[in-house]
Amino acid sequence: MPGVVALRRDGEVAVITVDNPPVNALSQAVRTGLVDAFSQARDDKTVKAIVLTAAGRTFIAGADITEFDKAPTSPTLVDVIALIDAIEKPTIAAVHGTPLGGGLEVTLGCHFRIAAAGTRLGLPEIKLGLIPGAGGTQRLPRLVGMEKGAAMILSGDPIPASEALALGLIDEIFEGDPAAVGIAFARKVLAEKRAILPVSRRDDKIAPLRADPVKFDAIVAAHAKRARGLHAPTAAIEALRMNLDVPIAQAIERERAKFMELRGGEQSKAQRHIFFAEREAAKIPGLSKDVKPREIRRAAVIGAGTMGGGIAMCFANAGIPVTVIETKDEALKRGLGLVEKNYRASAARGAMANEDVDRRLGLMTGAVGLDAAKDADIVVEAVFEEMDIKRDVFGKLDALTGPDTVLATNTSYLDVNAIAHTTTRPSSVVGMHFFSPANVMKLLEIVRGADTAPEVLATAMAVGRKIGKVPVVVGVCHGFVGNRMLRARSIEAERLLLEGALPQDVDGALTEFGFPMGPFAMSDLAGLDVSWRMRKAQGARAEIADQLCEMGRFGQKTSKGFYLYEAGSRAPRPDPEVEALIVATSQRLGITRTPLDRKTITERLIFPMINEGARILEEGIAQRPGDIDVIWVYGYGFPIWRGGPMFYADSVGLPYIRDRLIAFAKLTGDKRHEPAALLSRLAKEGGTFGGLTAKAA
Ligand code: 3H9
Repeated sequence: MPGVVALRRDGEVAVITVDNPPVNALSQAVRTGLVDAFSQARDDKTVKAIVLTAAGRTFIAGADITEFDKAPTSPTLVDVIALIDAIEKPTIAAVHGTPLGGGLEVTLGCHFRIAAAGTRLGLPEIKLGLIPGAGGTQRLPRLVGMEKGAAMILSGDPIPASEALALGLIDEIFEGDPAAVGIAFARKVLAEKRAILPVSRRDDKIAPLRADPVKFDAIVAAHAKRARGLHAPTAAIEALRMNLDVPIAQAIERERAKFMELRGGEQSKAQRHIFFAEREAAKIPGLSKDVKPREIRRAAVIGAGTMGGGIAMCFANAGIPVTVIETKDEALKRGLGLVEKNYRASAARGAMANEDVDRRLGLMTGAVGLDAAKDADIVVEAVFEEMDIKRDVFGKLDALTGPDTVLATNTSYLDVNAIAHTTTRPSSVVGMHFFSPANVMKLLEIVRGADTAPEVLATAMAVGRKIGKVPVVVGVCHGFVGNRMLRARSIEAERLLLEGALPQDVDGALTEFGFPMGPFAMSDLAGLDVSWRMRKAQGARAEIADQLCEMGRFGQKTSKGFYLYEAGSRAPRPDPEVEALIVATSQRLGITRTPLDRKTITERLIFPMINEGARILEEGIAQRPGDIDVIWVYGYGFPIWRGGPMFYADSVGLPYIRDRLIAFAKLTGDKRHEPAALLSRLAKEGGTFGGLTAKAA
């Protein structure tokens, strides 16, 4: 394809420019273009040095992920980099934006790397269930050492140019046009007759480790521990270990073979699905491109509780001044004090510099009384989850704030339309449902009310992205998408206790499935009293949980809940008292307890959620199945390598899920288990949830 890679001359320097928008991914055309351009520059005797750059917003951001579902084609990226690596004239990569994955690997084939200020460099393959597949696991540690190399590869997180310079990953940071600076750098290298040594032949940073291989285990130990259930980290550690005792050419071959195996595996497919689903979630069908988000210069958060404080931190972290509002000075002080404590703890952990803490705190102003919200461009209400209180707040905000102020509620269950109608401008009202801890969790449900104006919706989405969240649009219903599906799971979890399981059986099944925590350990962490209060308000009952609350067992905060907690420990220990209570309750309700195996428990918990997800799609509460997957992966700890509940459903097979649901409905008499119409139809037609999105696109 003409145009994706251009070769030009600037005197004795050849300049190769990749131009493949949007992110200069290494498609087959780009790889072919690179081979042609580098071969030509290599063979031209009048060329003394070669500069590689990219046009547009970023240097090459990696392999073209859309090609990963197809058969591999030549030349491979390994071929491209081997060719560059063997060139005996100086090669310089002048990068900007995000040189990631295969993009960074290409630069590791060059002799020198220089980066524009603001560049972020990394090998994020692990986030796609992969390992670097074109020499990254061998060349990066040779350049930056094993400790940092392993951390970059196993976390997948990019590093800023300043750190890359300190580590020796790059040789210089520049301002200005990459090509022009690259050419000047090339001339300097030529003038100074600098020695050139391919990264592949460097050994100085690896040699000490070879003498002390035990150190390698220590370096990767912490990462290995976090890799529960994932194949890629284990493969990455194996590949990194080859630096110690396998000749580099052979190591690159083996790395490639492992990469290809992971690429074809289910985990990477699921993680790639989430990558694209996350980007798809940013798109709102029917919202015209002409609709521009409003400018947000100042925010206000109503409520300085755990949620309010966390939300205020999100704004301050993004550099947006924020006023935190409470009704009483005491509550305000307590809330702001907690925020400061949180920030200082991050600084003490080394996650943030002290100056950053001061800057962020400097962006936060505390105030008593709603009046302080009047100059905000967006107000996020995070008060107690009670309709009357919310109505009161919104009524007052309506009168106080300007007509262009976005009024957002952080309600997790309540009717956003009802809240909107307490104002004279329901079109300004939108839900912004954060997840706890709000400053950490990436998910943000953007609840579109019946009257929410397109511009207000677009603003909420833009703010969400600006504060580093993954915003997903959902419609109004009790619990929206995430909590509504969670409820289906919670009801089932309680029922399983009565039928024969114990909390540790249920939690064990879900952690084995890949959740970081099971529902009962989770309830203990969140506090059982919260949902107890909510159930009481709705006249609902949960047999076991309610009895625990009546006994004053509220979870970790009282050292007792579904489990026992020893002083100072968060590790749940099974409690015979709870076991006895469960058995007695089954007996009292006339339920014969039977042992339940892990597979049954998992299906009983996950399939009703999928069923609820199907109803959510039928009702248009979620725009697409991928949105539900993103919500569950980013907000509820659904294992990313299973791709979220709807992707997982497709991988299990919809006819099987339908049949199991029919059986569950018979067993429990619960009508909610009857398969949703959409699920039944897809199962009958041989369709999939994924196919719905493909059809809509
Ligand atoms: C790899 O390199 C393997 C090698 O080791 C070995 C090979 C043998 N491919 O995110 P955005 C699309 S694995 C195809 O909204 P931003 C994206 O879908 C790869 N498409 O922009 C979106 O499309 P649309 C390692 C890609 O500015 C559009 O570009 N690399 C790719 O917020 C804009 O993306 C990575 O994992 C791709 N590689 O963020 C990097 N990347 O407009 C993955 C993006 O239709 N990419 N697209 O929705 C990213 O992290 C971010 O996209 C980036 C830009 C930071 C680059």
